[in-house]
Amino acid sequence: ALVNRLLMTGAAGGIGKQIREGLRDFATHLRLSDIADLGVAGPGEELVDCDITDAEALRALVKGCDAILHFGGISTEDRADLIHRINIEGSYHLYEAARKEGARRILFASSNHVTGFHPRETRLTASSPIRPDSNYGVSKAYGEALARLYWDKYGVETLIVRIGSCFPEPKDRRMMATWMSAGDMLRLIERMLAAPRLGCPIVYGVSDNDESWWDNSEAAYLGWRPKDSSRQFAGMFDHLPPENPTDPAVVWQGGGFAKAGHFDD
Ligand code: NAI
Ligand code: 15L
Repeated sequence: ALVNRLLMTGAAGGIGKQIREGLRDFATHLRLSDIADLGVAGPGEELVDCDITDAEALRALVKGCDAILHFGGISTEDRADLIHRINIEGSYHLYEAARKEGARRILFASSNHVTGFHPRETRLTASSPIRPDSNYGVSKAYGEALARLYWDKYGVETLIVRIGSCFPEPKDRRMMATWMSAGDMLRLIERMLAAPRLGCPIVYGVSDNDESWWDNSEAAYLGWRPKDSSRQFAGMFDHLPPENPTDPAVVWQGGGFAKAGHFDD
């Protein structure tokens, strides 16, 4: 195993379901946490019901963990007050818990929606300016800034992953460019846990798709290379009418998130 005790928050979610089994190879003890039902504990698994808005509970959750995969929170656009309380404050409590309990390495599940207001023709790197496309994207930008602060000030390392679309298969044409397989996610986590020095890199979490908007060369030192590709789904959306090139959901990388209006009215 690469680490003794590995914690995943948001483990009952869509990504958690896809990678749970694969994570067992990386850790002696796997602590899986969520507010939603996690099912039955498998070998080496420990299931903990924990709300990330509860700072004390989170500190107890983090205790004894060597590394944390922070996936818990709201995963789509929503009302600003909810996004603030759960994603922003929740991530703050998580980083504080990690600092106080001595967990030195974190994966922060960020999102391509941190840069969703760049047009699709723009090729982005880790150094491109942020252009969040939603309340949700802003909360992920906060999480990235927090990760950087905790590295610069406290030496807590984070792999910031701006995940594209990590689902069993693409759900629309846009996801042909943004799709990330669970296998590529697991290989990235393996690199994160194995790296002698991680630092605080930003990586776009995307498979080796033919259409591609993102360049991960700044994090080449990690040695992560995606092996899967949405190519295997070629033709999947051919039956649909052609995309309208002036539709905001087609112009901007963030797709529907960039197009959606306010959620507070
Ligand atoms: P999901 O919505 O399926 O899972 C998120 C999990 O967080 C849920 O099981 C939910 O119960 C839990 N959660 C929500 N509020 C919580 C709270 N207050 N305390 C504890 N747990 C709470 O999302 P998915 O797709 O699994 O994504 C996981 C993470 O990755 C999220 O942070 C999401 O923003 C991020 N991400 C996912 C992408 C994807 O393609 N699936 C793309 C970009 C980012
Ligand atoms: C995200 O950040 C969301 O969590 C996920 O549900 C997808 O919509 C994904 O981005 C995407 O951009 O496709």
